[in-house]
Amino acid sequence: MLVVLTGGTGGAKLVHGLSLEVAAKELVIICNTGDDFVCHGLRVCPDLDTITYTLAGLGDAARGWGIQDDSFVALEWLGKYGGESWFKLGDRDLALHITRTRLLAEAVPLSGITERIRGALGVQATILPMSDDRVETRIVTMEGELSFQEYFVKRHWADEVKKVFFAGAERSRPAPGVLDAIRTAEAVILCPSNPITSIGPILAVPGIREALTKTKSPVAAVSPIIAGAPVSGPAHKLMAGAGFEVSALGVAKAYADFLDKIMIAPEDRALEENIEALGLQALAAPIRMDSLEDKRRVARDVLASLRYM
Ligand code: FO1
Repeated sequence: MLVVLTGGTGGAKLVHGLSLEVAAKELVIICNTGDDFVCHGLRVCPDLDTITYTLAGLGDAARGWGIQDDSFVALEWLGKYGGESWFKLGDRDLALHITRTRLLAEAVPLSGITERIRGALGVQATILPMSDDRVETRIVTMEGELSFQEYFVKRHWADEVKKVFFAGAERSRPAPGVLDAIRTAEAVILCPSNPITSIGPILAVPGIREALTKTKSPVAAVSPIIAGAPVSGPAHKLMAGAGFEVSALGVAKAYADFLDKIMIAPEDRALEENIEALGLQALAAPIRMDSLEDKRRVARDVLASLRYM
């Protein structure tokens, strides 16, 4: 069994590649839910949905979120009634948020809902939310405190980040299956996701970080930072705001207590020595994933590093 921790669009790219290199039944994907929020009264779980749509072959690869060829008629009409339209919920995508919101109101836990949606869309891999409890990523800026989606989508990550915290994390419990999957995995992969707001919330759920430290399986990460800049999104601003150096070395330091290996870009070879001084192995290889072939190649490289074939 291969356990993958992911969040965001960078994570979905590697998950896509892995899904084409490993039997679906062997894949257990643990997903960030810190980005979740309520929009038009509906519970939206962007990272869970991006992974589900990607594995169902429905994802919009160019945008990195939502369903390909979706329309936005309902959003336009919501706008006519005074609703906010900065978060682009597509018509087909809305059906999932309506279903999830209904099931939550019927007291079905998020993990159970995710399982139903997975089955309905014919996805074979296991997709687990990090927790059934609400954990909310909050971004503290000069203008005050924002939800992740307000910071990221509404305000185009323009604000200076003073602090990031995960409201509700201390009281949260890992979703059923999460700790067992990490304990019994043959290998664990951390996707090239934002270490602060995509992987950070997963690690903040009590017990998950400890399970990663204790697992006997090798744990590898793929760096989301190349030559001091993020492959996409605001990872540089969030890492700097959280006090981490913006580099593959900074990523390695964020995970050093449980990581065995990190894949870094050839441009970052100069960091190898400092990374290895942390007690982990640095593997330099091309890690940008622009095409489907790139995603498959990075997947194969990280699997080979873990001797997971
Ligand atoms: N990202 C955007 O940049 N703009 C959007 O309007 C937007 C809408 C959206 C709708 C559903 C969904 O599942 C994801 C959506 N995303 C959008 C992506 C999302 O904000 C981010 O990818 C993640 O939260 C980052 O992890």
